[in-house]
Amino acid sequence: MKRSLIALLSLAGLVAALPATAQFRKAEDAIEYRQSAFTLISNHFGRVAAMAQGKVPFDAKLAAENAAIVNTLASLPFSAFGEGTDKGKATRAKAEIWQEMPKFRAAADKMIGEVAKLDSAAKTGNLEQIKSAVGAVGQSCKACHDNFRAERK
Ligand code: ASC
Repeated sequence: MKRSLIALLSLAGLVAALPATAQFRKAEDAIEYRQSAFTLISNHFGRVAAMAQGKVPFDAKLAAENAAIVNTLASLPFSAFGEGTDKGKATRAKAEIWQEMPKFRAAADKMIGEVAKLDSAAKTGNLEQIKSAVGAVGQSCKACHDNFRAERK
């Protein structure tokens, strides 16, 4: 029992020490992972944005729940843009991501930061603050898409 626990903990340590990309067996898996994460982010951000835009009635509890979900998810896709994951499955990720990785990383960090602010704003329940934070998050999504996401074919 004790020995197997030690073995498990050392295995966990080993896994944690591997580079982020090693979480994926193949490029296809990384692409699928990041696309899935973006789908969830878009869905849950969309629910808050719809309230901010007056498309659906404002519900402070729902806004806070969804903003918290986006905050949890925001960093996940960016663990799945490792070297060699530019192809392997249909993807709109542009080559510029890997050619200009620091710029891409900065754009990702901007989005993650704005999402954290949205989470804080949503926790206050103040619609005006939420509207402003939703606008900033939307801008950060768009900035990255403009530079790093190809048009739909
Ligand atoms: C969304 C969504 C995006 C961004 C983008 C903002 O709700 O799915 O991709 O906002 O449209 O410009």
